Amino acid sequence: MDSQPDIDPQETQEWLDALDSVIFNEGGERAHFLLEKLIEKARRSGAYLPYSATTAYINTIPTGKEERSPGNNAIEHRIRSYVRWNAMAMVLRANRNTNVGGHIASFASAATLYDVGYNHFWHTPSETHGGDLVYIQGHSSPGVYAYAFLFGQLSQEQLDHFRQETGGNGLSSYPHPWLMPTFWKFPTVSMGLGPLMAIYQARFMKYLDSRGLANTEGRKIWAFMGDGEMDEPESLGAISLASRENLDNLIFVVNCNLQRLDGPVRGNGKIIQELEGAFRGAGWNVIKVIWGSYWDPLLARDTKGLLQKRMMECVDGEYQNFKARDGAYVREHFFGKYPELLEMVANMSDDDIWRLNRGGHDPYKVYAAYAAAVKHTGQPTVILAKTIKGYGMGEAGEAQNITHQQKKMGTTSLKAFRNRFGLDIPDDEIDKVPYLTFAEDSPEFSYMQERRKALGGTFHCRKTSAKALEIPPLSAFESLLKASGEGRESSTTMAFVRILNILVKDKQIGKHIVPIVADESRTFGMEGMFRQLGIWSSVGQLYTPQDADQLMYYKEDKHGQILQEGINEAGAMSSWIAAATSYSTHSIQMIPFFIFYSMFGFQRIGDLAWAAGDMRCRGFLLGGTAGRTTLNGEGLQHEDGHSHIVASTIPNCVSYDPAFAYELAVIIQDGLRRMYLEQEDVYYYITVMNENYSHPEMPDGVEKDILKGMYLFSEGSVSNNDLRVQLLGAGTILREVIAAAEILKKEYNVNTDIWSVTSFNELRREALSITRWNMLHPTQPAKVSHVENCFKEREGPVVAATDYMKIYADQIREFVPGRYRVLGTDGFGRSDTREKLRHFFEVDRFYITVAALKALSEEGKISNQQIIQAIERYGIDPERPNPATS
Ligand SMILES: Cc1ncc(C[n+]2csc(CCOP(=O)(O)OP(=O)(O)O)c2C)c(N)n1
Ligand SMILES: [Mg+2]
Repeated sequence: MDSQPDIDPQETQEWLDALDSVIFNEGGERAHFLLEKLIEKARRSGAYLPYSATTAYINTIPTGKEERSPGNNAIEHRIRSYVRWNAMAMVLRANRNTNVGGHIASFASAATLYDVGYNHFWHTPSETHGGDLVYIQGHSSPGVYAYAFLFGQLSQEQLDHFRQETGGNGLSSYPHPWLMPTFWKFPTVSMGLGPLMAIYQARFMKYLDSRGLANTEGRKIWAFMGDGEMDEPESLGAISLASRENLDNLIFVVNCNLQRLDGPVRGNGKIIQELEGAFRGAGWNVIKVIWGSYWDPLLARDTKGLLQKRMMECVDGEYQNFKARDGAYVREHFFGKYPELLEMVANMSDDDIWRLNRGGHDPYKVYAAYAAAVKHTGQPTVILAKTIKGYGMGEAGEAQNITHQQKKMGTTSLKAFRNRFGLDIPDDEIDKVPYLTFAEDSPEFSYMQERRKALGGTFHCRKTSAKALEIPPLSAFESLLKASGEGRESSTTMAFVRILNILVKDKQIGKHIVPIVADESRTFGMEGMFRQLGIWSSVGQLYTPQDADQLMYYKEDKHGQILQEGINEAGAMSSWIAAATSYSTHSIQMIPFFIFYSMFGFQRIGDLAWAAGDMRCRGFLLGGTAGRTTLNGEGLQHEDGHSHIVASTIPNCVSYDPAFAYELAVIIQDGLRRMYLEQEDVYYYITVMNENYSHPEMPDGVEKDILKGMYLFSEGSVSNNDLRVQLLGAGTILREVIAAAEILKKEYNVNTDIWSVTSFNELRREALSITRWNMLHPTQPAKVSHVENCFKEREGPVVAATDYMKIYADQIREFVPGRYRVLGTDGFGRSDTREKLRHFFEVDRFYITVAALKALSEEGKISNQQIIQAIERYGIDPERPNPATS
């Protein structure tokens, strides 16, 4: 638009005057109405009006409409300058002493954005306010520590242990609740996860509110992020959800310092305009904070719009470069493009020009933007604040491409930094980079205390527990502990749905349950719950559902309990995380069950699962229709044979692969006890399958062993022929093991003890921790792992079979006495019947039989000839390609 010449300036002026008068006399809304009418009329008359998602490259809030900060700006400036210095100092000192790194430039650009929040906007939970939740940008953590230090929350000793955590009392590199559980709430440093999780946090807050579980009035979610971070699909991927759900409790602050790690974010364009278009298009309220107050007089004189034109045509690469140079350079290359602009700044010195500040460094502009954002209703708000990366670092890195990783500053730069922010550090001290503090009786210290007191108190504090819940006893699941009976076949997925039904009806914890699905309810047989519990919708149900006449119709409801997230595992996982940390953020324990296609779980959203561990989530993840050969007919992309391997990489994720309904009941009941009664910071991953079979009654006294990871399912008879094997089966493949035991007995007279392995992961963890203890306590009686205990008095080689990769069962090899063979489903899945798949992957009863015979032959108990016969009898081609690579 700007590039079009004005062919009739007088006519233009008349229209503009008319608009001015409407705004003046009747207000902005009326002006908007008239403009919409004009546009509609023009379109109807056939005029082509190109859509523009962006506005001019100036601040969204006009100067006259800025809300003034009630704060003391001089004091705030001093506090901010100290914070800046200390943030820089801790990185330099940590790096000098131990070379452990750190970031200076990111926080340097964001200091004002945080400072205004601490002083005026962010509430700590108190009697009168539920507290705001702030997602700090990961690389800005030094600034957060520096503020907490000045405030008196952290000690110098802690600051000097930035990034030195192994000895205790350290400060973690980035926000990590696992490492600093009473300080950090949200791990954000894996870029993109913060914005995504913040959106779902805001939505979950509305969910809690509309279900009457928490009063969230006035509470806001603030999420800070880098402009480079917006390249992550996760950052922008859910923004339309935020506007669709009218999340006016959500405020994004994008620190647009125009740079990322390697160089400019949009050197050839303008990141602020690009983001404005994306967010406006998605229905957000966008507030651009581009120019600081020093520009106001120039913009006021820009009656012809030439300055605005220049601002718009200049690209980010240039804007970055200006701030790496000096005032003279800006005069020549920015204003110098047009003689009128040069004239405009003719009586400004180069220093004056250099002082023309960017919006994100101007506390007045930032305050005005925040004040407008918290008042805005009906939409989420994004604040796009233009800043300078490495602000204050001078020649050591200000606006330079190398600045992100700059961890060193020489004496000249330190002095320049000191002078720029008016800090009182003598020359002969400067190289020590001393920390600065305010005396307790100083106006600055009192101001900080007073501001925080008014907002509820110390800001960085995380709650580690909430009221414990009363967990139903195992007997509540009695129907699942009994044999299912002949002809009543069902899957463990169905068993899970029955358990969930029992739980949602429980008087104590029923309302705390949050069932979450990513458009797979019908896959898992959960559609019955739609009607029973309702699908949560902030607007209820505005239509008659197609299946209204059915018993189990699709019911959306303002008070619904189910979160149906659409085809969006990352979003569903983010909802789960919000619910799973609700004990900490909302002081109420929620019990989320997110059930998903196991292949689209850890593999797809693994980084969120990792963050969930860091964040001390408590909840259940259910990998539905799992197993490489159990989900028949779906094929390579769906059949999961490795999610348990990934689950095992998350230290506080407890995982199980149960075979029978009673195992599942025992595991879930104990999980509820551990997480919601004992309040252990663990979460559960349980695979459930869709193969229907009958479920036996729970053998006596196996509960503890089910939880440890394996128990004796059945004991073979004792005969004196010396042929005995120990068979281990996991998940559905346990049934193949049971069948193999029958074959072995009938056809080879081999006796078998059968073990159901509910978790190779848990077995290994326990055994490793015992090995470690024994190593460190060599003179004390050795402890014995559960695996070793199980086999202590058992004879014969051990053969394990699983529907997961061999490495899953292989994990306990070290602890199995004697010969150990594992069968598993390495390789790409494919579609076929379960029977054929199990034969293909060599985990069916026949392969188990062959493996057992081979192990016996290796022990000299039977001849090789018997194996060859068995191979022939079961139609196995010894030369067939290895399924792991075919
Ligand atoms: C998923 C992910 N990829 C890469 C990184 C490494 N990384 C850390 S900071 C950074 C650049 C950040 O730029 P920006 O978001 O603009 O933040 P700024 O420091 O400029 O405020 C990168 C690539 C990361 N932390 N997370
Ligand atoms: Mg950046």
